[in-house]
Amino acid sequence: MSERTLVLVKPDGVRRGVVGEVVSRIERKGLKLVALELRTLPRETAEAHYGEHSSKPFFGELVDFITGGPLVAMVVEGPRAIEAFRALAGATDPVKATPGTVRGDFALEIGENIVHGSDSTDSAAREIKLFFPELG
Ligand code: DAT
Ligand code: MG
Repeated sequence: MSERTLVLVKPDGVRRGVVGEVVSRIERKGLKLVALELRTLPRETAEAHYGEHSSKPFFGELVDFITGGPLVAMVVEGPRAIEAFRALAGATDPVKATPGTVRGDFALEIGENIVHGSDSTDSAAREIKLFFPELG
């Protein structure tokens, strides 16, 4: 049974030049790309995407960061794609993320942890609709 997840290479990842590295790891794992686009997010989209964090003290910084440059948005498909990509990404805090994961290999700061991946079937459906309404 296949499912879809929304993956972002966030502006720090684009700036660092690791888009190809992330795409390569997704493909090596056997997951399939369904959509892929470089774009700069409007503030409203960023606020909607991170809506669950709107009351957190870091929300303003998070929205500034994610809108601060182009990112790469992807829809990725495969068996248990949501969990599979979260495993490739590693823990939210890159210092705690296991080496071998994207965050474990390429990042040091929680606010600049290179990638996003949906965390549940509900959030995947919501996020894919927000970024790629034409896939709905
Ligand atoms: P994840 O991206 O692993 O799903 P999350 O949904 O808890 O993590 O948080 C979303 C993003 O917000 C995360 O990738 C980086 C940022 N963030 C989380 N906790 C933070 C904190 N304590 N300080 C600064 N930024 C934080
Ligand atoms: Mg999250």
